[in-house]
Amino acid sequence: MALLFLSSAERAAVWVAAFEAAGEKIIVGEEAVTDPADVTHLLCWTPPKDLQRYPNLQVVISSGAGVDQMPALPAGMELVRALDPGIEEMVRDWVVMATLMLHRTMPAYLEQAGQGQWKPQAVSHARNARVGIMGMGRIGTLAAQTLGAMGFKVSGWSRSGRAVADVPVYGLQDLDRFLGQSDILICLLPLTAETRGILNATLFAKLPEAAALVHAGRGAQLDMQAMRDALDSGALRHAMLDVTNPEPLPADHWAWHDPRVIVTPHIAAVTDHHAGALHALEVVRATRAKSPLPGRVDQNRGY
Ligand code: NDP
Ligand code: OXD
Repeated sequence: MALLFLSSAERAAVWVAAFEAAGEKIIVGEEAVTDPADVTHLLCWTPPKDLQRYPNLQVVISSGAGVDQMPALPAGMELVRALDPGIEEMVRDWVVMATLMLHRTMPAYLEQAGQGQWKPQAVSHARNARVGIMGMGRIGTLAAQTLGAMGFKVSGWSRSGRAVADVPVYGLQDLDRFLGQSDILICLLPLTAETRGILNATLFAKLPEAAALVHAGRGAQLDMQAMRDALDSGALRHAMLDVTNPEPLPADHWAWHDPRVIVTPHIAAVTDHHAGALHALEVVRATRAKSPLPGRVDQNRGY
């Protein structure tokens, strides 16, 4: 069994050390493959086109937590996403920061600061703010627990509506009810055929008036023009985005220059190379033991 590593040189050094320490085989770069039959696992952001070159390839591991960039894999090949509690905590931290910034009207203060304006805005307790989280997976659940502990009234929405301790979770058919009580809407959904473009005019119209948007899922879930219209109409008050549509956001894009919107360049989380390597080692061992693969993606659902 060998893992073929197709990612950055900086990441390679850490992975090689971890694999060698664990006595597992790793090959860095396709040019280093002497026998393609050795390759059973592949680490990449997107795979090379000719996967049939590797007759024993069983598992493709995404170097990111999201897998929306992956093409359809040959039948029978498993797909695994990067699993790292550190990534989840970092995204949670960004979401908590964004929620607090919007709850405490920071976009207005940043605009006032540019004009040297000392002007208090209305202040409200966290317990008065209803926070709705779209996507109650690993990250959404962590964010819900932290925001709940801070006093926010948190609810969630997910495909299954699966219960999460202390957080009311709505299912697919209750989307409108969920939206109608989300003063601050947080999107932590994976990008799939169902969630592409989900943050659109129809959805914004269902939020309470002057709601705020926090988006850290994927840019293609957001209709940026619909968001601008919602800001103009007052349906939305402010937005904070870590992911944008398109990405990277061009320098002359209106969202950079609109004081109602704060953009960060997809930095909510950065991958910890060592944690990534340890997860891949777990995947290799689980494959050998024929046990469930940690981070396995249901390729029919797309996440
Ligand atoms: P998970 O797979 O653990 O959770 C996904 C959640 O979304 C689940 O609750 C799932 O529902 C729900 N969901 C999926 N499809 C739908 C749908 N059509 N309608 C309603 N709910 C749906 O993912 P993570 O929490 O680990 O990550 C979420 C996303 O965050 C990633 O896919 C990635 O796009 C993004 N991300 C962004 C980062 C950044 O730096 N900005 C960093 C890392 C991730 P159910 O529970 O029923 O299955
Ligand atoms: C990821 C991300 O998917 O950083 O890992 O968005």
